This record gives sequence, structure tokens and C-alpha cells, in this order.
Amino acid sequence: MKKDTELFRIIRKELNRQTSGLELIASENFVSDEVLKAMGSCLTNKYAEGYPGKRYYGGCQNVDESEQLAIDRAKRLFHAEWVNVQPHSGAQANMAVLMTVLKPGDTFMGLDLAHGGHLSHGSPVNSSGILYHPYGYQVEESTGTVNYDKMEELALQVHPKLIIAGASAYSRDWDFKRMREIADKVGAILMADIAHPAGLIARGLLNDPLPWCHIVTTTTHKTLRGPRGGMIMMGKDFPNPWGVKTPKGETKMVSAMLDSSVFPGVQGGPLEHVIAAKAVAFYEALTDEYMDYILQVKKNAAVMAQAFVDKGYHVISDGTDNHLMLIDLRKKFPAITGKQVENTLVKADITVNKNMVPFDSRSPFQTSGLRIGTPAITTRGLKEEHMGPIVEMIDDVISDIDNEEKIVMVRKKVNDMMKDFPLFAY
Ligand code: DSN
Repeated sequence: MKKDTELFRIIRKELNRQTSGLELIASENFVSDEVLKAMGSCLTNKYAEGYPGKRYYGGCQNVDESEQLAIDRAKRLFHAEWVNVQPHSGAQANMAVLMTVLKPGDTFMGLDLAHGGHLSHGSPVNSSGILYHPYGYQVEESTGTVNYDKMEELALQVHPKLIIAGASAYSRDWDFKRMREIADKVGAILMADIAHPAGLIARGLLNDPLPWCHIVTTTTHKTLRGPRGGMIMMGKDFPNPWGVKTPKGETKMVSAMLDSSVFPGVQGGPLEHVIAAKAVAFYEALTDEYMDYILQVKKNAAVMAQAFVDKGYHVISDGTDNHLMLIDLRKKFPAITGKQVENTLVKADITVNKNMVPFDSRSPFQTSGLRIGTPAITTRGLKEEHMGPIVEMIDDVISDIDNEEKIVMVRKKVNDMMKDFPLFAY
């Protein structure tokens, strides 16, 4: 067969972009060679609808083993009693949970998208906002942090069936214990979406939601540094409170309902090659090397946030507890949008994403903010001493945003810097 040179040329270009640039998108990372190998393996050839030991296809004996290994390792990593590793993405994991605990039209609460929440926590353009009735809780303008008293007030007012903790652009830790008190007060299920800080939570660097939240979802590709995908967990399984029975007339456990919501509820055949890569990532996340890595992610973020503050930027909530920070450009550069900065930094081989900031005066297409994270550059090996120079380069570009010569100069500096930090052995 003729080789597809056209496609592989594009992949080589992307590898070159990833290798020579500074990757500061908070939700991205670089997987290990072994994660990549598992993802590119023959397991992609296998259909395996169902779950280990209960499949709708023959020949599943090996993928049963690899899926079970992924489940067992995830349980060990997060101290979970039950795990489903099949969700193709975090949004699909969330969709399966909502389908399990809500009926169409039911009310739930999540962090407002414009305040750092996620599309699948109730955006009107996502199934969570189309099928159900979301109310967004917000952060305080003065502190940039969630006000749990106001969350409680809202819960008492709207009586949600579900409350979601977690965010895509929130740099502070969550008080899951307090949220469980609120949920219990109104009879709601509490779910945490830890897609962003999962790696920090797994290794004890942030509050653990599993003892407090009924259900926890995550992605596996952000701080966890695995393949692109999702997962659902429970610290402890429990009989469903909605009276749903098994065919034998027993009360169904929530685990069984969640399994059915993932497959056949929202997905068909699982991606067994990706599930195998999840197993590799969980193995890696349990190692001492990963512990050093994730500690460094957190240290780098704290130092970088301080460097932005020192340069006169407004960092929302004045810092970070995790791997990311949200910068409101309006204090230092009131006339410059997040979109302009994102586009200009790309020309300097620095990748960030524009982001709404709480109480933003601009639209989501323009934005007044930037979201910046350290998981990917920490995988490359960058340490605290590199954070100041990175902020310096970003500030140089923004301060003189139309100066093409300056952009070229910064790009050269970035490329020179990254030559010293090879990616894994790709
Ligand atoms: N798109 C992801 C992020 O960048 O945070 C969330 O799904």
C-alpha cells in the first residue's frame, strides 16, 4: 500500500511545534513514551462493548485484563472503591453522571462558566444546560474565590438535586466538606469534577473529594499526564436513593447505574487502546518520580503567579494553590484583549489560552484574561528559576504587542531555551 506521507508530514510539524515552543495551556501535558505506545497499540482493533467479564463480543480476554488493570490501579491511586475507566472524555463522564442522578428538567448547581466553570456544568449550549435546569454559583469579585455561604443560600433557594464542585479555570482549593454539608442540607448529590487538579489530588497536594463527594469525575490527560480521556469514581458505592430496582427487585447500587449510563447510555464500544494507556498513566502516577513531578508543577505555578504579580498583573485570587493561574489583563493593559495576547504569543512560540475572568467586561471571543498552567513545561523539566524569565518574555511581547521584531527575538529565546529540555524519547 502507498504510504500516507501527507498526514505524517503534518504530525512531524506538530511534533516540531510541541518540541520547540513553551506549552502553557493549563489543561495540556506531554505523555510518556509508554503511554503513547499503549495508545498506538493493536488494542485499537478490538471491539469490547460491555465491561470486563461481561462483554458483547468474543476474544475480549486480553482487553478484560488491561481494563481491569486500569480500574485496579485507578482505585489504588485515588483510594476509590469503584471506578469506571471507559468515558471517552471528561464531558462524557459528566454527561453519564447527570443522566444517572437527574431527570430531564431537574435542577442542579455548578460554578458559572464565566467564573471558571466548565461547559458540561450547565452551559446553555451543552447537554447539561439543554436537558437540565442549571443554576451557576459564582466567585466573589473582591477575592476571586468561591463564597460557600452564598452557595448555601442559592442551594436553599433553588433546591438542586445535584451540586457540582470543580472548575476549568479556578486556582484555589475546594472545601468539599463544606459542600457536602450544603448538599446534605438540601438533599442533593454532590459531585466533584477534578479534571484539572486530579494529579495533585491523587498525590495528596490538595483536598481529597473522595471522602466527601458521592461521585467524582476526572479527565486523565491534564495533570494526570495520561491519554486523552475520562473516568468516574466513587469513594464508596451506595444504594441509589431514587428507588431504581434491579430485575430481581433489589435496590440498584449507584455503581451499576453509572456503568449503564456510560455504556450503553452515552457511549458504545470502549477505546481499549486508550484504557490501556490510562493503566500506564496510573502506574506512572503512583511512582516517586511522578511525586517529584507534581510537587514541581505546584511550585512552578506558585513562583510564576508571583512573578506576574511582581510585574504588575492582577492574578485572580492573588495567587494559586494548584497548577494554574488566571490573569486579568485589565489592570496592566486595559486596552489589550486575551484574544490579541493569545494570537501574538503563538507567533513567539508561547502557547496560552485566552479566558474569561470573573465579572469580565468582554465577550468569550475576546476576553480580558489569560489562563496559564505549568503541567506541560514541568514535564519538559523546567524549574522555579525558569518561571521569572518566562514571565519576562510574555511581558515583553504584551508590552510591545505590535512589534514584530520583538516577537521574533522572543521566539528565538524560547526556541533556544527549549533545546535544553527534550521531550520524552519520541
Ligand atoms: N477544555 C478543557 C480545558 O482546557 O480546561 C476543559 O475541558
